[in-house]
Amino acid sequence: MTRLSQNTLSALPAGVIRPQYDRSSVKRGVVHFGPGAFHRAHQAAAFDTLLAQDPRWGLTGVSLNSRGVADALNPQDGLYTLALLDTEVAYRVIGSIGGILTKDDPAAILGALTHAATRIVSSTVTEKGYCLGADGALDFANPAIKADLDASRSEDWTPDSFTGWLVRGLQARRLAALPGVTVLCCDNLTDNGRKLEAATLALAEAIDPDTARWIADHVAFPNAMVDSITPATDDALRARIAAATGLEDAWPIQRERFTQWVIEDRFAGERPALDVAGVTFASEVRPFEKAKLRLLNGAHSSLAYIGLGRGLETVGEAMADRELAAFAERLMREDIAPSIAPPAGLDLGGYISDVLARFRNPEIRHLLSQIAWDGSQKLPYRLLDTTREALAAGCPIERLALPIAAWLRFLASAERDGRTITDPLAAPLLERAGDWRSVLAMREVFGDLGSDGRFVGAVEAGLAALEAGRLEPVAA
Ligand code: CS2
Repeated sequence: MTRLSQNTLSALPAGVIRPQYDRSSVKRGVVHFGPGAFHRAHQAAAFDTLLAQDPRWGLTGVSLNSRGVADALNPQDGLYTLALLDTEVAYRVIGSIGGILTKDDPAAILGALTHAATRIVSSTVTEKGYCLGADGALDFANPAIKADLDASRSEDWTPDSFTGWLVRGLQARRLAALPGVTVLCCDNLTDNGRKLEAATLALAEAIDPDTARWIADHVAFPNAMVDSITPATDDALRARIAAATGLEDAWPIQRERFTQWVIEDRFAGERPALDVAGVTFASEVRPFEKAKLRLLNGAHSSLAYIGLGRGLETVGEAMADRELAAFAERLMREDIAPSIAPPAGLDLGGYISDVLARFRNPEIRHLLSQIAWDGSQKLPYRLLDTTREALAAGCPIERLALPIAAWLRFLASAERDGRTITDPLAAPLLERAGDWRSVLAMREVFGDLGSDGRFVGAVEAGLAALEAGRLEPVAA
């Protein structure tokens, strides 16, 4: 079968949406770290829409951890197909990515960061990619950060971490007297822009204080909230795309039709007119972030760990389990929603109903095991902050502790069966998994919550409930 590429674009059937602009005149204004499924489903599609009006906002992808995306996309001239899953499925070929760089070519990464056309450096490197500690600050004990500190003693250094690359690129821009950039974090972290700003400044301060000062003056780090459910690519999707487009695509992407991207209006220099792609610019993003992270992602992780414990495989199956779906809904409405001051104009009750309907999208097969990745990195933002605030407000936390208990059971069962888990803390977690109290004592995950007797008691009650096959812990 012929492969998707610039030369074969014209062979696409009429119904497949394709770039509405001349790709050869696109300038690359954005360098994006982490061009995985979430980025390609969402932000790259928004830039693809913008390019039809303004050719200055093409993307260069940088994949630091693997060659997979580069091997898939570069032979396709950066093109890939996006399936929009709804009652009607639509197919759209995205042309905004010009090419993917990997760490095999550090000079090219530096070249992209220091290109005069580059105005935005964006990222979806997942929670763990920022090397932050439990307090949200840069973790100087992280091996990648230590490696960057060592390497930076030589003038022509090659970073390891994403934050290292930011410092390296910004240092080179300063020395070349180039303008600053906007650094746009698109990961599911509360206050993501500010956290990345503090981490970048801390690393720059340790490496080159002049660059730290320059960053403070010339670089903006807006907060941003990104939302679109993006199940991982599988063979079924590849086959579906081949049938719909008549072309082979090595790495197509699928997502729900719904998308939301809210960006804090805080740019260094010109702001791309992403409003044409439905992006909202707001003076304050935190309330949106909080609503999304705590309600959608908090419920997602709850469905994942509890659902996997009940032998379920997908979010759809978890929502078809009436007891579990009812639990998730009560958790959202009664335990999480009270912790959120909704952004002006957002009706939280309606938002929750919409999220639950999205979880039920019959076109989507979203694996619980995918959501279960990286629990140690996700749960603090998704459930533990809410729990901490509920405790401080004197509210009940029994339901909030249940998914945490389910995560502990998930760890214990992986350890018992000799399975590994995807988590940067997999080794210490599995080592402690046989004794749940010692997992709660891991400050890098739980902070001070792990030693709060009310929390420990609620988790214990949750474990007992799950053991008995119940989802509502009985009050002691
Ligand atoms: C999910 C998210 O994998 C996960 O942990 O909760 O990727 C979720 O689908 C997105 O944040 C939705 O915007």
